[in-house]
Amino acid sequence: MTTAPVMPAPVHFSAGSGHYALTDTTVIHATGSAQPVAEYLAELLRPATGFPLHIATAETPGSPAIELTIGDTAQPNPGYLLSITATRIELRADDAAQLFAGVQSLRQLLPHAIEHATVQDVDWHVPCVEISDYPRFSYRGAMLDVARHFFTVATVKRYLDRMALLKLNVLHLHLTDDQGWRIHIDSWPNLTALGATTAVGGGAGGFYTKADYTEIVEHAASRYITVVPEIDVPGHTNAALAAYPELNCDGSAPAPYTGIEVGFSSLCISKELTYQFLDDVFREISELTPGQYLHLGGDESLATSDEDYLEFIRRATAIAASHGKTLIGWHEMGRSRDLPAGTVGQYWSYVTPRDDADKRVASFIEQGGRMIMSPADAIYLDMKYATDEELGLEWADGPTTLDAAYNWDPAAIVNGVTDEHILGIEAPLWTETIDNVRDLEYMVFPRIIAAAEIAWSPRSAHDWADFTRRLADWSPRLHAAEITYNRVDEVSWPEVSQPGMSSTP
Ligand code: TNX
Repeated sequence: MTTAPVMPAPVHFSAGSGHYALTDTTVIHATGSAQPVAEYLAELLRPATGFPLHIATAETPGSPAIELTIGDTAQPNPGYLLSITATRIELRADDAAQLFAGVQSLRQLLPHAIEHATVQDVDWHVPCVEISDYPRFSYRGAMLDVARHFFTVATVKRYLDRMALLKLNVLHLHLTDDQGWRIHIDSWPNLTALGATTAVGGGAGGFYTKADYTEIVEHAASRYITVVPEIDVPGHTNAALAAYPELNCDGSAPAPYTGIEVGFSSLCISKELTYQFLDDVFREISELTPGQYLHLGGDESLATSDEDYLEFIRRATAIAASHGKTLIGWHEMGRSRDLPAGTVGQYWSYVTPRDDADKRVASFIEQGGRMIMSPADAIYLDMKYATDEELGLEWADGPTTLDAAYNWDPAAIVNGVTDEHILGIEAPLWTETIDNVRDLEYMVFPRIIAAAEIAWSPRSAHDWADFTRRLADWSPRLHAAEITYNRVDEVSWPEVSQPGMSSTP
């Protein structure tokens, strides 16, 4: 073993000899804020091992143990240290979130059968290794578009569990668009009563009640994942405009929209009611969201004049900021010079910037903000893998291969915009062509693993040949976890060993 069988690749890894054997007498030691992570670890390991894995606060000298502690790891960023010897597993992290990240590495060092939901007859050996590790970026996101097609709470929770495995720590929910409004707002009930009943292609739609949304937020928190809600304005608002015609300048309701064109709708910029609406929506969504961020969209407002757009962004961002959140906007929002200090930009142009996207980035940074990098030709998980694939779109310069998803550097996109200006990266999954969990996972895996490695691992750890080798070795884990993935021909995948578990839709 020369490289760690861990995704994303850790900063430092060295293999020892021998192994630690997990048995039915292994105890997990943890105190204080390490305890919830110990509970999570035990719950992760119990189904496949069948071991009790008791959690103890006091140590029993000499007994086989997994020791979880929180304390200074003396690394450049908060991270974790994992030491596995024949008699002990020690995991130490700067905080609970990093302890949780370290648990994901430990999980991946166990036989892949650990991912099964039922007891497996396997020797639970963990190779002796030393890992010291910390993330390159603090914001490691995935976005799910629940507006074009709606996804249930159960599907979102499953996605959160997949994200946790890869040390991704932000779920951005694209909650509103032309084709549907997916979050209940008490003060504007028709947003969901009418605006949630549509979806791309004429499907049934759906929405989250406040209790549903809270269930998602709480499940995310139990995986140390922050939920970022997006209310996309002033464009992408046909569903809201159909539900409340008074938000239109001419007061008439547009027809519900189930196509996939963008850029035709706009809230009425000149009506005061628009700002009352925004204040209510931003207040209610902020109250439901414990995380720091609120995403205002602001993209593709092609039906809004420049003058109106700037006036709208100035007012809308001030209202949103008054509810105590740090704002995020797609990079078009950088056209405004009136952003609340620290507003974060999300870049969705190409690996080589086009259409003044680099100027928009500079504007966010000049106004005290940082960037989330989501170059569409590298990290848009809704792009087709290849032209002959059924699922996905192709507008971002054609298909996005795994190679394209892996071989880019967020710090090499806009001149002068380096790690210090970059909050992190995010892999969006737009869902115009995706309406079920199987297709969702097929589009996401394996490209999201590439995204996770860009978000977490240092540039020096990037190595395409090594990545594809590790991925091939890792694929039995995908099968054991029942994750659908695309067996792209860039990887020499091993034979599928589990009958009945096909890997393509
Ligand atoms: C562009 S990139 C969009 C979305 C579409 C997506 C499809 C951006 C901020 N907006 O409205 O769903 O392309 O790939």
